[in-house]
Amino acid sequence: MYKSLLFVAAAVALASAHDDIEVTRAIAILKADGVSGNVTFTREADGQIRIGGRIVGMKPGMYGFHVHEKGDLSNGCASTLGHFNPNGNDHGHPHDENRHVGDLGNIEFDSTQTADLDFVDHLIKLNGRHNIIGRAVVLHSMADDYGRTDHPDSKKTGNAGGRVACGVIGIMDYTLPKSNAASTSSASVVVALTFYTFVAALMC
Ligand SMILES: [Cu+2]
Ligand SMILES: [Zn+2]
Repeated sequence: MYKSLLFVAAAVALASAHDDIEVTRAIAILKADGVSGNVTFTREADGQIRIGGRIVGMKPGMYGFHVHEKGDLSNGCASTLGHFNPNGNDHGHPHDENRHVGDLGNIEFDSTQTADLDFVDHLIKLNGRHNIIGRAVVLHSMADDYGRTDHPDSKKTGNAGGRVACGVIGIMDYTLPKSNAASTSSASVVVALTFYTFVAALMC
């Protein structure tokens, strides 16, 4: 009896430990010599992430745009390391099955040196294994070749050249766990069970 009560108490405590916040929107600020902008990542109803915002300062053309592994800017964009790749894949196009999670392809700057971003990605996430929070978004000096050329770097980086600007992806909006009330009552159950166990032990 004593042992089974303890087991129940432990199981209840364990179940309530799974509660976590859900990030619904993130933002990165890019600032470099002559290049600046904001990038937002918003969770859509279907779970995909919509990338929005505006970056200015690049000559008209396509430029590689990725989520890199770390949010460490201690050595500029270099210390963000490589493309965020938790599944050990090759570099690819955003629509490829075999791609890095961080492979967001290219963004296009127009004749006013402006890139207005508005597209969705199905692989990056704001929670869980593919979570990009705390990592960095990096804008490159050349177009990403999507891993489709013979260049030795094609399957690693898309041969997108140097790193022009980068920013750490931070939390903007989030929701508290739905089970907030439930975990409070779980805690009371644990206290009640512990008390009952104590009383039961005294009576034996
Ligand atoms: Cu990159
Ligand atoms: Zn990549």
